[in-house]
Amino acid sequence: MSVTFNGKSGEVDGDGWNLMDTDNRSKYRCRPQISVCWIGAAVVCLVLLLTMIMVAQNTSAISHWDTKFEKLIYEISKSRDDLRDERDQLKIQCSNLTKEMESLQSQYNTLAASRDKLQEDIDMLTHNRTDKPCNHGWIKFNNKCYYVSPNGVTKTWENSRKDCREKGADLVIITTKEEQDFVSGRNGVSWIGLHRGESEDEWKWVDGTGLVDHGFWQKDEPNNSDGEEDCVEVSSAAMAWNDVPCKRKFSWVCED
Ligand code: 2F8
Ligand code: CA
Repeated sequence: MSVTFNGKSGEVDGDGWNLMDTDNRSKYRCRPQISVCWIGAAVVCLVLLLTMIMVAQNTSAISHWDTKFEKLIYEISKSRDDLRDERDQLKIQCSNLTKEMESLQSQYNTLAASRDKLQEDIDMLTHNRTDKPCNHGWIKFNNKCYYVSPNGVTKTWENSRKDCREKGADLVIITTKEEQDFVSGRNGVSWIGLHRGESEDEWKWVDGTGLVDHGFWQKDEPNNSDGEEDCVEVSSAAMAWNDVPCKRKFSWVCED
């Protein structure tokens, strides 16, 4: 195509580059420092893009951890609530069991009282005791006669028993809680008619019968603490029995 540029005419080939003189051509040619600018701008853009991607990824990771953390807190709170419920249930069960135990204890006490009464009746029938009279100086309790040694006089178990036998009686045999309370409250520390049998854990009354039930021992007794505690005392302080060496000297209670 034929064109005129800067007062010059010529043929244009393609983009018209041939119309420019050498100066103009060098003026519009892409210079090296401009390319560096473009590359720099591209790198900055790339860095910016990468930074944005990383920030986006971090934000997504944080939100992911937030969700996990919230889930964990929810599960821990749920476990805590479950444990609280379980604890409350156990408290209720414990309270119910305590009530049941108290009721059983009360039933046991009633039954024990009936048993003691029956034992009294049996004793009365066995010994044909109808309003038994007691000798002078003896104490009557539940239709039985008891002798309590004088204040300040003490004897070994054997000598105490000898004194009772000389009075036509023997050391007291305790068969009921009532009788236990009656004898215990008497005279400081007193011998009763119970002694060790053939073996370490066998206890016999002076009439040869064995100890039935558990007896009325003090806590942690009998313990045979010095290895020869073969006789039994009852004290008004403890209101319960203890095994002690028979050679010790105490008050005593006889039963007719
Ligand atoms: O005197 C013997 C006596 O000594 C203590 O009681 C004061 C023992 N008690 C304990 O060991 C708790 C008795 O068992 C013992 O018979
Ligand atoms: Ca003892």
